Amino acid sequence: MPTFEKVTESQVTRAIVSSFAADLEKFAEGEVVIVGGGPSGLMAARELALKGVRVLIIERNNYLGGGFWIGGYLMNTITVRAPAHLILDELDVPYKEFSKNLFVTPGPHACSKLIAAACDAGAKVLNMTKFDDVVLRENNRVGGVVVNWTPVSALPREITCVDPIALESKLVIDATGHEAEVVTKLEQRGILKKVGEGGMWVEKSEDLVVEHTGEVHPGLMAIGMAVSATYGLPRMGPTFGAMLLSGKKGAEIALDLLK
Ligand code: 48F
Repeated sequence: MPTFEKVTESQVTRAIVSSFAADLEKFAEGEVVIVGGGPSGLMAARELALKGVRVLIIERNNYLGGGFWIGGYLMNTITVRAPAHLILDELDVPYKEFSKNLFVTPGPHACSKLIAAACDAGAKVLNMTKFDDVVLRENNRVGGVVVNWTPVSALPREITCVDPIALESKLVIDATGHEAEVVTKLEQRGILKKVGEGGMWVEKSEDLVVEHTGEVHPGLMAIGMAVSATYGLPRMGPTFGAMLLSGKKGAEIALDLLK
């Protein structure tokens, strides 16, 4: 085995700090911020980055993938209904047809391929970063996000009275899943109305989510389960095709809005 070349601790520290700071500085004024690194957010990030858009994913956990690692009820198998299996082809994710038009794939394989596809396309990620609030401009147009470290947000205010920072962006995409956290912030200020997710109805839910994917307010879009929560659409449970297709459609709409 070859031996390692000499590198000091200080060099390692400088490498981490300068690379992180360079990325963060670039995104102080970005094009698109996607809040949430689940399947819909990752898919949208990949599509936008492939088109040359500067896109940043904000993710509160130290990993990406959201609910896409596990198929449901702590079982690894992910299900996808036709025609979303064509996206699995695009991402080079292996799958089997379980029954007509219903496909299965192992969560870890599908999720890691999707993460790699977003990163390969050029999407950047801030992990352990929690969306806290929106930047609001004239007529309440959303002009970016206010974020803080997840551990800071998790501690009581009396221990960490640490102000967050803002990242300006032309467009913010709420991909936070069932909570629709960005939409909720606007609702709390009485700027828009969030209906809340409906009960489960797989037959209806997936088409409806894709159909309603889009701009919910100037400067803000919703994709994935955040769409269901915003409009009161039925949930679909552990099937993920609509998350991938909503992410893809969301990216197309975002490109139009950026023009
Ligand atoms: O929940 P999640 O996977 O959302 P999605 O892309 O997909 C939903 C499916 O996983 C499944 C389903 C349909 O198949 O019902 O639930 O709509 O991913 C949401 C991501 O957003 C992050 C969260 O940690 C997760 O990775 N997130 C949520 N709130 C915040 C956040 C926040 N305030 N700041 C940063 N990240």
